[in-house]
Amino acid sequence: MREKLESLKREAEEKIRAASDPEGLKELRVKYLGKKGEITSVLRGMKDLSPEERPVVGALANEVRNRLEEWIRAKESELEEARLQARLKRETVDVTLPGQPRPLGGVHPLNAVIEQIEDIFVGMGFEVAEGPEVETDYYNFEALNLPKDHPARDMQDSFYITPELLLRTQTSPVQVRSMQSKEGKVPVKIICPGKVYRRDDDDATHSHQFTQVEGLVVDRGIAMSELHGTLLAFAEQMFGEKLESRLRPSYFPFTEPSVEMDISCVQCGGSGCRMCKYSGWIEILGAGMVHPRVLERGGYDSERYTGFAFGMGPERIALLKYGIDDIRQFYTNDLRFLRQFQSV
Ligand code: 2U9
Repeated sequence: MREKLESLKREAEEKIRAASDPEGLKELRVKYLGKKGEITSVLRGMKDLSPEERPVVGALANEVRNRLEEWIRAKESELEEARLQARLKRETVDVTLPGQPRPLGGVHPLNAVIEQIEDIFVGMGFEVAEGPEVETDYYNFEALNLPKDHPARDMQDSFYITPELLLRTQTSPVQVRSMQSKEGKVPVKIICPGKVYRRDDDDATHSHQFTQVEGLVVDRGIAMSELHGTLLAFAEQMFGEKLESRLRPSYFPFTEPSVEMDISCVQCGGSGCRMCKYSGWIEILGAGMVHPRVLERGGYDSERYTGFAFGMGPERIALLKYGIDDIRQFYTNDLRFLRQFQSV
């Protein structure tokens, strides 16, 4: 039995030394030290030994078992360490390698213009108001002095969702909602930027979806001079200090009187060129004194309060400012076009 134990010890030592992975080592542990392992089966034969031999063989068996246990543990930590080192080597990140540059986006020219318009008006004490793009017939038309049979409704062929719901054709309904929520308090001094929709065939100067910035001021004693002064201050900040301006009479159902504002041509300064169709003037926005009926719909007594309103198309402002000749450039996402505005 002693020899058997000695040979088991030698054999196990060899195999433990040769083990190359923790799984193989586990198998060896079961094979030699497990409940049904080789040492246990040797110990089971102890009952046939003489009483003198029994303690000696018992001590040897214990020693062999302890030894094997020791070697297996040592080998275990050796293999674990090797596995860890291999993993560390595999997962090493070289922080000195150059990074992969990511292309940098820019603000879309149309958004840049809208933000600039907002900044200018916020600088004059206006607040920015927003509202739903799906509107009721009431807020989009009725409250703005465009009753169902009004011929001006033909001017704006609309996208109807139901007979009472449509995609807003202008951002004016936001102003009606703002007036109503102020419950008659003054001043109202807001601008409303946003997307609007009209049934139109797309071409270089028309789009079925475009943007607007409209504005509204309501207070006591607001006159046409406030309108002109405010809009001239806007034009000078947008297009430069050295410009002439003029107001021409116009018509909008929601304002009376109504005007359109021209500035001296941004391209030729007024001497006449292709951009201004040789007139020297460029139209930049529409405006007017808020119609008394619209003030009343907004909850304001038109005998005590007056107001002015205006509307402009950021696409048009951007076309003029950057000399772009086709409005579709804003919506087709041609990177060759957009990259020219990365610093704007
Ligand atoms: C309320 C009362 C009055 C908004 C106004 C215009 C004149 C105007 C067009 C310019 C080019 C729209 O983008 S465009 O197609 N708009 O000329 N808009 S006055 O008047 C209002 C708005 C709200 C309660």
